[in-house]
Amino acid sequence: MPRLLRFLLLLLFGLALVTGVGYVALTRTTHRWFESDLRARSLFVVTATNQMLARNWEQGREGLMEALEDITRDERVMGVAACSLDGQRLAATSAYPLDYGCRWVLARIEQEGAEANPWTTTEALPGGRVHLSAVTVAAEGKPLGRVLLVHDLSYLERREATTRNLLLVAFFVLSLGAATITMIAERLAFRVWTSELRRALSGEVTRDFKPLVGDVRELARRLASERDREARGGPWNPERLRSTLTTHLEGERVIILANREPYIHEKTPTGVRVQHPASGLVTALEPVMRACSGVWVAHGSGSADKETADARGHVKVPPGEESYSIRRVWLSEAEENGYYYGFSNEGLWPLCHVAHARPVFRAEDWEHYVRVNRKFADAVCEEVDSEDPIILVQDYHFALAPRMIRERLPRATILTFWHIPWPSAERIGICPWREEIISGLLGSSIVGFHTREHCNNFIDAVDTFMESRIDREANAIVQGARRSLVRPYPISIEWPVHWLEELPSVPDCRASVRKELGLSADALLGVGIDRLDYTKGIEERLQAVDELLSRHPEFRDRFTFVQLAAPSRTKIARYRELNDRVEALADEINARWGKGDYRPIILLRAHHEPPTVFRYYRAAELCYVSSLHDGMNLVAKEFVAARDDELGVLVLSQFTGAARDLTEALIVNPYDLGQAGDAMAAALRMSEAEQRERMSSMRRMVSEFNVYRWAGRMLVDAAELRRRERVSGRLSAPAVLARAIGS
Ligand code: ADQ
Repeated sequence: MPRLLRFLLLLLFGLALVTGVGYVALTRTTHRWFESDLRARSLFVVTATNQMLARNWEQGREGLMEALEDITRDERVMGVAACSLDGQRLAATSAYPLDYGCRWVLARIEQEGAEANPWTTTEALPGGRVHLSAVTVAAEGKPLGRVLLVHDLSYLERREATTRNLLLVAFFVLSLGAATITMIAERLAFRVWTSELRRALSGEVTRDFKPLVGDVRELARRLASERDREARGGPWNPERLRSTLTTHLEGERVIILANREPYIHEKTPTGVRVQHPASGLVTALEPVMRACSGVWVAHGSGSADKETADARGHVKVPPGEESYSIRRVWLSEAEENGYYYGFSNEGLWPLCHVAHARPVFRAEDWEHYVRVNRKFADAVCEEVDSEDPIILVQDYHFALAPRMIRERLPRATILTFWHIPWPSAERIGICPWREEIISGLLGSSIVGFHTREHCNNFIDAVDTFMESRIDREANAIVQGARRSLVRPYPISIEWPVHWLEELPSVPDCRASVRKELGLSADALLGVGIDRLDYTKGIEERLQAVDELLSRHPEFRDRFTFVQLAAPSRTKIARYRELNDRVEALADEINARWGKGDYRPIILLRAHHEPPTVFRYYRAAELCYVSSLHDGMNLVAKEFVAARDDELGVLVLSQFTGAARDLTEALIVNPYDLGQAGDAMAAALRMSEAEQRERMSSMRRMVSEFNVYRWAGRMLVDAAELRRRERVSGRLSAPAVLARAIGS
């Protein structure tokens, strides 16, 4: 064999050896890091909740579920269980793999004679590896039992595959490079180079191997920094949402089905204008779509929508950024009247809100509702580019679409989010088509609501009206081979709000808004921002201002309440009547307390673009959200986001979903006018220090639990479900795993 060839073979062998050893050393080290990290995290989360666990230990499942659910907020935790000292399972979250029962774990600990807390092990499930820890829960130094945490390690396998691939690439590149250099070197300075390399192979590291060592070092540095990022999680933002989508769903596009489109093109005398609709759903989902890209299927309702879209109804948005598409679906006037104004807004909307409005159910509206749901479901199916797309169905306009889509795309992951409350089963029972509505929703893989209470109400309705099995442990509905999970996902807003970037400072907003409204620079200002809807309690809000002025005379002539009210659903008589009543009430209160130029109520009945809305939030001393019933209410969260000066007081109805998140607001019963008036007085008198304390705490809450987290958690749950369904399909998993699917 020629000398050069022999030498090259030797070189390649050496490189392969270094790469192999490097790989083994790297995997071992990263394993050790991850395991000790998971061990520390398990100990940390259980210690942090130890007090709550210990307090509720005796109550068993009832008392422990909330704390266990809290622990599973960490997206890598698959499941958590609480075990008594004698190995009884007291409670377990739905996805806790049943393979690792309390008795099994305790027997293992005993067998190993392990005394360390936590005891940990790594195990293999058919779907991938998991890390199991058992952490002792104690009260006053006495152990009560153990909490078992199962962490998903499948991401570690993915990371190892990446490491392996990177090292292989490094190996090939280096081999190729080394071979080429060697051949050139052989010609130029054969003797010098070969003696150097011989020395290298005989154990001395020369400068020529530094690139390889450097690569390995770089790789180790990258892995370490990734591990750090994972451990810290970091804030939820578009970047993290995008990377969650890439990590968990291989970057698939998301298809949203919603009635309202995020950009409406309207004809005006000066040309086509783009309008941002006043809608909580759009406020929440638009930033998500900008982060994820994909298609938003919606009703093309603007007067210039057709001329701005292509032949198939597509238009790229946001204008100038064009990161995703809207697919517009055209409806006839009769369809819009029956499906949107009729069944959705005269039937389902009053049915789901406890606001004392009687639902109206007409058979012809229902027929339109069914037909239009089919039309939108067909449009969604035309937009997909795989057999198992991810589809986010939004709101009460599309209760039937999930099942219709499921029939055409049995492997789709369909997440349906119901943005309004889901009332008691008794109330839902008055809908003549209650079974169809519930059955339509059960076409979803996951049905989401803002609160656990709404989830429970939905499960009760299924229990009352449907043939199905309810897996209460997993919060899932089982119909034949399919199951639908029912989950709370409290919605939020983007953070930071991008509209704020262009806005003037708080003092400038204060000055310009006061000037616009004809108020003196030191006038006290309250603000209310809503669609003109009877569920928002606008009449009660104005009456509370009346109470404030009558009970607290020092605010007469000084306090003004400005109500921005976007006309909404004006084709419906009840909404037109509300408009008239609100106007009459404002006139009456103004007549009672007005003096000279002073009017306590200013009613601006118009749609305002977001920059104006945020300018008003920044200008006000207080914001009063007085909904009689509201799924979440994003106005409350927007007010908090707008106040980067940490001043201003939120007065918030106890009947909003937001009242559960924003506990530092002044929470009131909007029907209790005296209490609401007093709360506004307290807000106006509140010291800056107290305002700051309350506002900064609410800002922390909204910034952390923002809309990216909302979407991220839903998509991670969807990804988990897909992964399990794929694993169970591929491996025809044992009954144990099948039970865990979707749980
Ligand atoms: P909505 O009933 O539309 O949403 P909400 O959450 O309060 O209510 O959001 C309203 C949105 O419209 C906010 O972004 C607000 O800024 C905007 N808006 C209100 N009045 C406006 C005006 N005059 N001009 C311009 N914009 C205005 C539904 C449910 C809620 C749930 C959301 C999201 O009823 O309970 O919070 O979906 O899930």
